[in-house]
Amino acid sequence: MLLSERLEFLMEAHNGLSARIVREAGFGGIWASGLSMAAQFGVRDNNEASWTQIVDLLEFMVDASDLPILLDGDTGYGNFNNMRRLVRKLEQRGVAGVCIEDKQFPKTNSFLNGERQPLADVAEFAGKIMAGKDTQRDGDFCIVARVEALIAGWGMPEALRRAEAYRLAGADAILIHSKLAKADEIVTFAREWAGRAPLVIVPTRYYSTPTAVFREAGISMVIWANHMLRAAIAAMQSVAREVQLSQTLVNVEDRIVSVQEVFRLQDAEEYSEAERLYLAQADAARAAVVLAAGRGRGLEAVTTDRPKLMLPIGGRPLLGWLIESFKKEGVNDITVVGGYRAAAIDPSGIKLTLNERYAETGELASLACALNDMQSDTVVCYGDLLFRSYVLRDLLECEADFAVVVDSSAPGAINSTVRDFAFCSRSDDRDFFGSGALLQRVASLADDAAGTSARTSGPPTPQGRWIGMLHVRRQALARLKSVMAVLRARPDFDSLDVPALLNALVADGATVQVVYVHGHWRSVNDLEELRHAVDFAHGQNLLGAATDEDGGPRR
Ligand code: SPV
Ligand code: MG
Repeated sequence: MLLSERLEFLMEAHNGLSARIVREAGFGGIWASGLSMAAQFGVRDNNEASWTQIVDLLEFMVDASDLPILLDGDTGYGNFNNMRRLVRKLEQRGVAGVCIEDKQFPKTNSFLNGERQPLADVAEFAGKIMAGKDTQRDGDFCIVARVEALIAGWGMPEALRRAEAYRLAGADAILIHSKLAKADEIVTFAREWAGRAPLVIVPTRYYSTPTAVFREAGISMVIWANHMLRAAIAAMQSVAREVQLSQTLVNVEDRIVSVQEVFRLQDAEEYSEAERLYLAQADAARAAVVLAAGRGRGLEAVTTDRPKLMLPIGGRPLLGWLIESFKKEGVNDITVVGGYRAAAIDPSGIKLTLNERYAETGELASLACALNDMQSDTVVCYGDLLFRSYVLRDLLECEADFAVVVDSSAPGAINSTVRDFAFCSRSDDRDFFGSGALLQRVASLADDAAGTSARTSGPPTPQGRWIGMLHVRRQALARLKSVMAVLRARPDFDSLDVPALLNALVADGATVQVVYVHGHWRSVNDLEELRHAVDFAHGQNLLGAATDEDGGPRR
């Protein structure tokens, strides 16, 4: 930019956010103003912030803007040696260059008693420039020498003498500063200078001078030195006063940016994309879909005003137990598909989705309501389940694309009211390391209607019962969705339940892993089960001291 044929512009920025805003406005480079950076810290432009604090701040600006940044490096924060270390650190952080001024450390802002400020010894300052140039490793790193002779009242010849000495010491450009309200000094200097090196100016005081004058004078670069800071101060003062006086936000909302705009400037969207790429396998991206749209049978007496999910079990709704069980295992994104008396469902901690047609439809129609939002590893489960925490943990630890929990206990309990018999490739040998069994078929109600269930078709006997929990890995969601799409095309889709989906998955060639448990869960289908559920859920003692056979399932 210093060497370009055109007049170039740097806009001031003082933190990552303002640097991002400057880039979005279309500027090609940034002036990291000492005044502004000090001010945003709430300190003075007197080297009150340490140089390392400035370098740390610059790192945020580099990251946020990806623009070349010229640091206002004051006096170089010390002698030639401090300058050497500064240049090294700036290169390491990706800063494009540094401007140093020929004053003494600690400096003060040029517009505060500028004429009283002692200037640096010319030879000493030239040595500092040389030290910086000798230190830089990137040939493009720039050192701009700022001449304060006009500010300090030493006159034009001294300004020119100093500029020439700094040029000879290796400065890539000269910043000639003036505090006059007109550009006369600058124009005179530029004429005398006659293009010996690029000239940089800071027209804060002579702001009304048309930019064409700078072009005609042969200036290379203009720095708008503090205008982001001053704009922010004006806006903040006005909003702070207004809110303090009115004790309401209503008057300011329309004149400030939305929170969405803050997110956009922070590039929150990129984070979400990266999360989908890198975090979906991690605990943070575990989800659950709880199917709770139907009223169910057997509990009519207590579900006149609420769905089963909201029945109090041991003093809190069943939903509360479910949420706690999920959260304990890092399943934080919980969607409940409601229908019957959905208004009674407490929406805190969950996403509530409605199956409007709950009265005429079955479980798969409810699952379909949540399908589009499924993006990460997801547990699908019935809304009337209580289970010990290991049941969910073991299911989540299973690495298969699809996994189901099958209870291998008490085959004698199978009777005419029981559904969801699971036929598996191996029975539960209660091997400590798991059985590696695969699901072959679940006898669903639909199958019953077709007369093909275990009860009517005789052997083979089921290896247990599916308890109503399915885990789908993220990478298998596409398959789940395509199998669901095929089922949706069936005329009887509205009557299908989750076992029909499991069978369709198996028929499609999917491997559905079986995670065997032996009791330790409850479903709530009648008043008797509700009473048992209270016992089951209530005492953490009971939970902790559970026997092997504890928790007789009934579905
Ligand atoms: C700054 O922006 O900190 C400068 C320019 O040094 S000026 O304030 O004009 O001196
Ligand atoms: Mg400064």
